[in-house]
Amino acid sequence: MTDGVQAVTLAIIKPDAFGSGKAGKVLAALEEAGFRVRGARVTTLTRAGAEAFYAVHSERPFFGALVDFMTSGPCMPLALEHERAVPYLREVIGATDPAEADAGTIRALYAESKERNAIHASDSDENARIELGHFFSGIDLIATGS
Ligand code: 3AN
Repeated sequence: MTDGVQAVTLAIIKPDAFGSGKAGKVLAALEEAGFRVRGARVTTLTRAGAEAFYAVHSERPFFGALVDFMTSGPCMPLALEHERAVPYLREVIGATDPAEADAGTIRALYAESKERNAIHASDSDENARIELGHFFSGIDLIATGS
């Protein structure tokens, strides 16, 4: 990409990585990969909040366990900017199951299991817009310029 147009996506450093003190390492890996941090929070999801966030998975057998895990402790939502924010972040975090994640990806480095997998990333521009809205309002996102 050479046009300089920036996009923003949502990442969440999940309760496993945050609770074991890996948030700094994950954030460093994201910055080293070229993302600019435009928003950051530390929060503990409510059950209703987690259920709403993961509503697309509500019929999946792991939904209850996923909500239990995501509400089990603090997490760190991040608004991350890059020219190819959504697809590039998916590349940088690696496959859902860390056993299948490419070497050097955040999940290969820091995830414990398919469920406790260190980090969430939006999977489309539309979902990024919706998911950013769960945690940030436009006024919270700092402008970084280009
Ligand atoms: P990703 O996080 O890579 O986008 P999704 O959207 O398929 O993966 O799943 C959302 C979250 O649900 C995952 N991050 C993971 O925590 C959990 N999850 C997905 N599949 C499973 C599974 N088979 N067993 C337990 N948890 C799962």
